[in-house]
Amino acid sequence: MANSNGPTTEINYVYRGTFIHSTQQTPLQILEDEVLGVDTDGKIAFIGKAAELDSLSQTFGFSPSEVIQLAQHEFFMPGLVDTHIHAPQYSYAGTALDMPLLEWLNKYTFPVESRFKDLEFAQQVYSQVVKRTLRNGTTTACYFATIHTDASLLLAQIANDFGQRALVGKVCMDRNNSVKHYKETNQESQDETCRFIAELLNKKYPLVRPVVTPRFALSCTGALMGQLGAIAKNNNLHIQSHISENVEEVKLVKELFPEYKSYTDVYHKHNLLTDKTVMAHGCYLSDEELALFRQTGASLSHCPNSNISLCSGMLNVRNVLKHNVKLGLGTDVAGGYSASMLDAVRRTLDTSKVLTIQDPEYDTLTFEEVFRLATLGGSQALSLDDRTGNFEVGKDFDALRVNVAAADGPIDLIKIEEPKIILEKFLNLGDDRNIVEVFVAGRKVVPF
Ligand code: XAN
Repeated sequence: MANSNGPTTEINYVYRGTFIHSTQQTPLQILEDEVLGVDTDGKIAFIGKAAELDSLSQTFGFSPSEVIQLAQHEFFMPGLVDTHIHAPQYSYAGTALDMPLLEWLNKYTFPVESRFKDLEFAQQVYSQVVKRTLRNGTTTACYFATIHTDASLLLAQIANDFGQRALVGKVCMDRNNSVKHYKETNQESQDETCRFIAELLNKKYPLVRPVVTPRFALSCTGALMGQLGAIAKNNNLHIQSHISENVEEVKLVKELFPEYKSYTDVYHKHNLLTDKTVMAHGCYLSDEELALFRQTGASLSHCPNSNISLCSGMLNVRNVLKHNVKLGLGTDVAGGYSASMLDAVRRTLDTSKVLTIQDPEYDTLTFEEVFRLATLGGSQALSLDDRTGNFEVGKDFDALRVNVAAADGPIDLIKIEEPKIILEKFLNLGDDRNIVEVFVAGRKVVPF
């Protein structure tokens, strides 16, 4: 569409209908009969009342006849943000959930991850996980890959090719690995991390960035953690790791790092807690540790499926929010068996209800709050909320077009429902059959 009004952005397309998103002030803002315009850079150019269509069309230079109308049971919501997912583990998702974390890592995870030296295998699994997550509405994913630099670069390329916004981490681990062919020395870990970062930045993928990835304190020497903290700082990069997931892990970290005040302090003293850090789990963090998260601007990724599947623990989300720590949701495939963020939403609600069963005083999370965690919260946890997370003008259009009444879908509607009920039904009952289109930075990436 041409713009008759001079130098403002050119509008690529305009949708009319219901838009549901979260803001800092409210977990659920429902905008009914509104119009949203996306410019040729993929950014939201305007959002306003359909009653003002004529004036919007004049201001932004598009023809009202080209506006695309959503159907009765359709709405747009922001894309889902998976703040923690292990791409290689997708190869055994849905299996191997019969033992606790540390045994699970040694028996299943490390042997499988060691296979990603093979680029053909990596190509197959990484294409599957990127397609599956996109199909299920994950517009932004924060991935752990493996220790292999070339396969990690391949994951970044595949995310870029399919148009998914992604943070991709080459995993670093220089100690405590029982698997023969899945180890790196301190020097290799540093050198390969630098090579990974340099090569990935050099590709200039618009939506994919490297993330510095020490696996967790049990897999890394203090020396390596300090070096990775410095690498992240010098390149202004994101950092991801795991923290306080399982009781045995917390105990071993205490034994391995006796001179530190807490697990969080171990990361903090190695310069790994910044406002671009996301730590998965955090089930056993003390209030003092949460205060340190708040102070440094580091965030948490809540991974309830994994926490339950590996019998790790239950995160007290209410307490995290009370401490004003940034929080998003993660699938944590394959500790979590589902790659769908809708599952993460449901497991978050379930966990919150179990906490209420245990303590009736516990303030159960609402579906509106969990919707915010899965979208805006995730973008804040990844420090990407200047680009994505809701429908603010100027942000990229990362969005799901949802049809709750999709033919052959899983939801039966008895009557016309209001948008809030429709969203609730989608979050609790919906699946990829209800996700008609997925947009990332204005580009339609699903259907493929
Ligand atoms: N800690 C971990 N936790 C988890 O859920 N999955 C992993 O792969 C992992 N590595 C360290």
